[in-house]
Amino acid sequence: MSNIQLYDIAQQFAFDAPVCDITALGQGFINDTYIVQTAMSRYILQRKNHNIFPDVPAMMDNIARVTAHLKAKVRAAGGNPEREVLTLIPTTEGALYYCEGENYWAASLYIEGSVTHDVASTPRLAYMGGRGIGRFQAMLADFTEPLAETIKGFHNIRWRLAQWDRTLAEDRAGRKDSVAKEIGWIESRRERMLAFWELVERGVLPMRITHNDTKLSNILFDGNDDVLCVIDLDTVMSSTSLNDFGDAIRSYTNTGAEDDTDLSRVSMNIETFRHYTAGYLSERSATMTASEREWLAFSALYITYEQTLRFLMDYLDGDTYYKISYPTHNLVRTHAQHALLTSMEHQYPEMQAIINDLM
Ligand code: GN1
Ligand code: MG
Repeated sequence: MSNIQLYDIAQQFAFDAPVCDITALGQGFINDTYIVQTAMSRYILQRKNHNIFPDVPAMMDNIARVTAHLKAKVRAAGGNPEREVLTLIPTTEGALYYCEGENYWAASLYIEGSVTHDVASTPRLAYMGGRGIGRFQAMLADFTEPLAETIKGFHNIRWRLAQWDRTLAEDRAGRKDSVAKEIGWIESRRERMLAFWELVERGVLPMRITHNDTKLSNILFDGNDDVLCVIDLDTVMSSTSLNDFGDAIRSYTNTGAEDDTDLSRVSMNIETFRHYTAGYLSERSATMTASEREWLAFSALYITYEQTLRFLMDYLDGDTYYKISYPTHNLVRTHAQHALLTSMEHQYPEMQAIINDLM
């Protein structure tokens, strides 16, 4: 994307002053993100990945409704809604997104003085991250309007396994025979994971509004490592709140990288688990049901299994979903997620003991 094109796009948004500068930001797997500088302020400009989000207008509508609800809560609590909640910037025509050819763009306020962290390197960061997601969920506990399902079956393992079965049958990249062992990792846990999802289907685990991508870098902190704001609301939908817990544990507690080639580095750090869980429960325990408590630890295994499946499925499909840097990148990610899953399975009794202690 040339700079001239980017300027043209930025000019469609109702910023406070003319655009002076645009720079690329971060390395999400899905969207392309830029910082737009005007004479007065900074903004975030994002190209939403239309391949992954088939209905960007519905997604933006979800985000607008959720942020309006959160802002009202923050205002009522005497906080600052412009720093504690994402603020969407409409286009000059008043729309939530700008559509140019195949591409959809959206903008939001840049929160000055905010920092992100990729790794939960201190107990405090893990605790505060847990508290941030717990608070996010607690503030949305009384949001009752239905939200659009912007990615079908996102954390629904029945749906994922149906996609998986199709992928195996098609074997589009001709890679199936080379990953028999890895396929076995998925198949051997299929029934156990489906049994968990059945609890959601039967209503034993309630549906709530959830973030669905709760990695640490989706939280903005201030300079004292206090949580300012939860960002990346693209996947805000209805699901079980346990998915948000599980996905955070998957990303916070990993002692290695998501694409580590050295599996001896990959494991679940049980102390990070303890701190995140303590922070999360400090905000959430009052609104949790008995079944949610019972299945909290398992949700980490569930989401890590799902992520293993998603990486391997993308490898089998010929790498059409996640951005890759080299041909076997998705396979390397599969191995690293599986190592993390195995580590969680070994430490599962300890995870449950920690939760029981904290309750
Ligand atoms: C994707 O692009 P990013 O980092 O926000 C993915 C998550 C995965 C994650 C794995 C919409 O998130 O579900 O857990 O990569 N988001 C989508 O790193 O598929
Ligand atoms: Mg995301």
